[in-house]
Amino acid sequence: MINYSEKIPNNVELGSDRVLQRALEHWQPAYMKWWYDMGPSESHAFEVYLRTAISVDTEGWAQFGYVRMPEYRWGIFLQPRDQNRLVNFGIRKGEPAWQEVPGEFRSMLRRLIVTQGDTEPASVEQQRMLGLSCPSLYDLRNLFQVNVEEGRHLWAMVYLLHRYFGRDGREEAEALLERHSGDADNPRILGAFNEPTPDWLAFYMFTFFTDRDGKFQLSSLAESGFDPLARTCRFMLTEEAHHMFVGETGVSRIIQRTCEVMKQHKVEDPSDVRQLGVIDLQTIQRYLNFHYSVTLDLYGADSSSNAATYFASGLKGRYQETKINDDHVLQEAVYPVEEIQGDKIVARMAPALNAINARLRDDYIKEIENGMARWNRVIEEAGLPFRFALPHVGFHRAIGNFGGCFVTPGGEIVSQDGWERNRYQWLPSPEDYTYVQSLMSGRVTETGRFANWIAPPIKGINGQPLNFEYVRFS
Ligand code: BYC
Repeated sequence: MINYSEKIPNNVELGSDRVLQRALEHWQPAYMKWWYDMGPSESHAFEVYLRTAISVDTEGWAQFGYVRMPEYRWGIFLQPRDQNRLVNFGIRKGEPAWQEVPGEFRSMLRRLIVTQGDTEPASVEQQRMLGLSCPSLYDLRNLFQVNVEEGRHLWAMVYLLHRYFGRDGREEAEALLERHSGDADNPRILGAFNEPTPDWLAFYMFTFFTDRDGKFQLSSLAESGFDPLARTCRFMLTEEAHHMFVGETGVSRIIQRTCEVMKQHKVEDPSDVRQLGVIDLQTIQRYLNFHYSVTLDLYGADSSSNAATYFASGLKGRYQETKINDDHVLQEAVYPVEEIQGDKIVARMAPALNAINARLRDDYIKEIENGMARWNRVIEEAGLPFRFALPHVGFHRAIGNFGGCFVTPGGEIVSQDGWERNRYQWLPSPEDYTYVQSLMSGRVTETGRFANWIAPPIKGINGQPLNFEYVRFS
């Protein structure tokens, strides 16, 4: 029997909701089994200095202390309700926000929630082996923080399924624990969540690029006319910021360390750089190309009738919908979308309603460009000539207008042969992965020590020093 307010911190009156309690009592043991089987490997006894949310106010959302991860208090939190909130876009714009699921949107909404929910445990599965090769206790703690919060985000979606979707919601909640990342028979729903995260460079790239897709998708769902979904996503966004911080600073610290070594030894050739035990900038660029392109696929087709219907129905808005200055209905509006015509890439004006995915992706790209500019500044400050560049949106795509086309990072259309010949100039090769993983053959567990291939961060977590014991291996 679960003690609800103690064990599952929540602001959804779980203690008095018998139907929800019964559903969760059934699901919670399956979730714990999943965590033990598929969560961070060999970590269950560790005491980790984690942030836990025990309420949504400023004091409660970030409580720090040592926790064994299986005992983490996975809570259920929604942003407090605004009684005056309206449906802010689509054909039902102006109605009071829906507190229950409108019958006609039930299956669409369930599908959106399931797709969102599916990514959360997927990422934990993808990252499960990384704890065995961490570059420091600080980084190990950050990995585990990300993992428990993805677990909590799964709880958030499962809450919605249990509370609002009856029996099919319960079945979907179970299925979220049954699909597994990369499973040949029962994979995760979206492509990027079936790719392995085999090393720490991939982890930082994933949290920079793919968690940021999480931010943009959650922001769109946070505009939803279905108020419980909007409020859930708003609270999830407060946690997402840390994940992107881990990614941006992780990559930045790797770049910084590489630049320091290049300068100190006056080397620039990648093979000379590798001799010194750090990751050459060219390999980092190839990882960047990979993670950026597979994440762009997560936005769906550039022109999507699904996305048009989600928007028109008031279920999924645009990024910062209410701050956009237009009619929020978009019946007449157009939006430029790139596509291949003959041997050229051209921009075509498409109905804005159908181009909702493309627009969200474009908003995402702006943020990515800023982050990448900060990485380039690290190289510039070291006085080195190399600069990272984002590949063309058509490069290495499986979904949308460029899906299955052969586009170079520079945006040139080439033959399949021509593309394949250059594949490993643009994307990490098996040798690149072998090299990067060779640097990460074991854990660095001494307090205050960092692996040779990464610079220490500027400061610790929650005001703690860098030599703090962020994880205790008791
Ligand atoms: N891989 O009409 P389209 C996060 C399918 S990440 C495989 O363009 P739509 C997180 C699609 O299902 C954020 N299949 O699709 C990050 C459809 O299938 P059917 C997750 C794909 O619906 C890090 C068909 O192709 N949240 O939170 O407009 C760590 C036609 O596509 C893919 C969400 O995604 C793909 N990449 O757009 C932890 C929000 N893309 O109907 C967490 C909820 C498309 O032909 N999801 N397909 O069988 C959505 O809003 C939409 O489902 C999508 C796709 C934007 C993903």
